[in-house]
Amino acid sequence: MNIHEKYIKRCIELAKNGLGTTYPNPMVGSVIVVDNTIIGEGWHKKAGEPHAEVNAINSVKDKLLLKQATIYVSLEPCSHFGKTPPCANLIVDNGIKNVVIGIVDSNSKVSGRGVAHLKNNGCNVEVGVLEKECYDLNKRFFTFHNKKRPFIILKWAETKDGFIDKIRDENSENTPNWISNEFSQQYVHKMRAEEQAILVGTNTALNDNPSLTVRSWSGENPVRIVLDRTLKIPTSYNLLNDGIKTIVFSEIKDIENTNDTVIFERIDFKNNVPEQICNVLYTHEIQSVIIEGGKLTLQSFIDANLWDEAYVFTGNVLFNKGLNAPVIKKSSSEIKNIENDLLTIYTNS
Ligand code: AOF
Ligand code: ZN
Repeated sequence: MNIHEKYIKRCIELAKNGLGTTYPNPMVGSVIVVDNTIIGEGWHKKAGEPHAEVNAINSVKDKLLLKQATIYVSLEPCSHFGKTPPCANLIVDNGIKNVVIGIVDSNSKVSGRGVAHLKNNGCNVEVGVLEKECYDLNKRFFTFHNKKRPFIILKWAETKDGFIDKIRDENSENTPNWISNEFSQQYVHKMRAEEQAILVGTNTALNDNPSLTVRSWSGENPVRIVLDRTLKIPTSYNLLNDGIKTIVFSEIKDIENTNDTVIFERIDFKNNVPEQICNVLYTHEIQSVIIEGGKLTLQSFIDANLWDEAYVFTGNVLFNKGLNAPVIKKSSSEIKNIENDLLTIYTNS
């Protein structure tokens, strides 16, 4: 690891102090170095509050040292007047001559203009140090700005023999058939607390009457999203009745809605449903979503190649027959044990 990488790594560590509080902004860290010694550090804490570079510069006791300093930032310094003034100007105004940047900002308000401002004002600028690590740190933010859609995580549980559910008929009980163990379920609640939204199809909503909340983990509940083409889900069901925000996708026009925690969005269910959903979620500024089932909904996102990661829990049970689990294109994967369940995490490449 060279010197630049060492300090950008420190920026990434600092940035992570903002985990969970910076939305819709990214997590960003910054360090200021003179003669291989750190003289200032900062990170972005919360949208509307100062950016990482501002906090780093403010933390330097002897401001005269800034003229010989190198500033490291995990993300390109901004060039726009947003909720706060531009960091690129602040760097120039403080006489900092050397700037090392992890990755260019994808936000169309910045995207290279910060680097251009620094260079036009005589700074030496190096871009792309630990670029992949800096991307991964804010993968939701980058996916949202680059692809104009949320970061999409598929999640399901399947039996050892590859089934996602039992076959249900009219006589089936309307209860979930548990496949994964209680530790996996807790893990899912943690995932829900870390993402902004969670989506299920009509059958899952009708069969399981789920809450999709984070009961076994602390943190905020995600926005729930449900597909309900012809509005079959009873208004007494949890998703429509518990006072937590839900977005309902249907094809019904002019819905009379008196519930202010439920938002109706109309799409055409005949084709490109995942694409239309992504477009609507982008307008709601939702940067990440977990798709929790059922099979048809998961498969539609897989077929449209609209997914970034898939979390597949394999429970230690056999159904012998049932509904086959979705089929995913083999991609890079990581495996974890959760007691006697197996969690395989696929990354779409
Ligand atoms: C930086 N340093 O620490 C962060 C940056 O509304 P504002 O003024 O807070 O600007 C938000 C945008 O600024 C955000 O979308 C992203 O492009 C950039 N975030 N930039 O120079 C930081 N958090
Ligand atoms: Zn900034």
